[in-house]
Amino acid sequence: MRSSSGVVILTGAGISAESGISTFRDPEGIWAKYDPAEVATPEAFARDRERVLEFYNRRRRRLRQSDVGPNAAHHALAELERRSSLRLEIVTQNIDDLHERAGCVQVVHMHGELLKVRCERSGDVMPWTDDLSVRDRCACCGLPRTLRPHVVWFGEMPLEMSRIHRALSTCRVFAAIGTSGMVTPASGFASVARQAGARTFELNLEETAISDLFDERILGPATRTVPAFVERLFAEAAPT
Ligand code: BV8
Repeated sequence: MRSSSGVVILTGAGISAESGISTFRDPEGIWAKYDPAEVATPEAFARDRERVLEFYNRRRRRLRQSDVGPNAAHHALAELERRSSLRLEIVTQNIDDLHERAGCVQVVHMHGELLKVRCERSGDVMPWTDDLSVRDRCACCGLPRTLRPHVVWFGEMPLEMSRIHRALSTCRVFAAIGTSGMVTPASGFASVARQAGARTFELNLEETAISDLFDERILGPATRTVPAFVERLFAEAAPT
């Protein structure tokens, strides 16, 4: 039986909301302005490459604006990673780089990363901070129309699922921060952790579709609830 000493933190768009990054399902969210079937599926990309590229170019430009940066919640998780002796896995559904900009070193981007592109021909992944157009050529094949956002679309398999399941099946604390729990497989992670005997916490502004899966719900903005939750984890882990 593997030791269950780990902490798994799952983050969603809500942790980046106070940094000025739009969430998806809030009334003013991304899916209120765009139909995911038109901009976030492989079929949409095959149908209208430029429209999908523009959808991600707009979000990449927003992420790189000077008023967007990590907030107190991102910094608290970076502190948890730095200071704790706990085996910590931060899994994010977000494609922004705010966890990394707060100082997190090990982040599992299960839905990919906005600041990376992938060659559909070679599979090579490379950093990309500017707009991506159909005329751009990949460094590997030197061809146009081979590059796509390194992002997991609906109907595609999320990344690093075996690593995530290993962490969930041996953790003793699981916390979901700022996610509506509307998207699988992430919405099922709390159940997997609970079956492994973990205590489960939901940190959100409000109750969600998956709130019943959690032992404790901590309501409030992430910039207030996450620092307090991290302090609680430190206090609990401190030698008595
Ligand atoms: C898969 C990346 C299988 C791109 C995203 C029917 C038809 C087709 C598909 C399905 C279907 N039924 C189920 C599916 C599967 C589908 C799915 O779940 N669809 C749902 C919508 C019904 N899932 C998939 O397709 C996944 N893949 O299942 O593969 C497979 C198996 C074998 C082989 C191949 C494939 C892939 C899902 C990934 C899709 N990509 N994003 C991009 O970003 O553009 S998903 C999208 O939703 C987002 O990216 C985000 O990652 C995800 C979840 O959103 P949240 O992060 O939760 O954000 P949301 O706005 O919803 O909520 C924000 C929350 O924060 C709220 O609760 C709010 O209260 C809170 N909040 C706000 N402010 C604050 C706050 N909390 C605290 N403080 C604050 N200040």
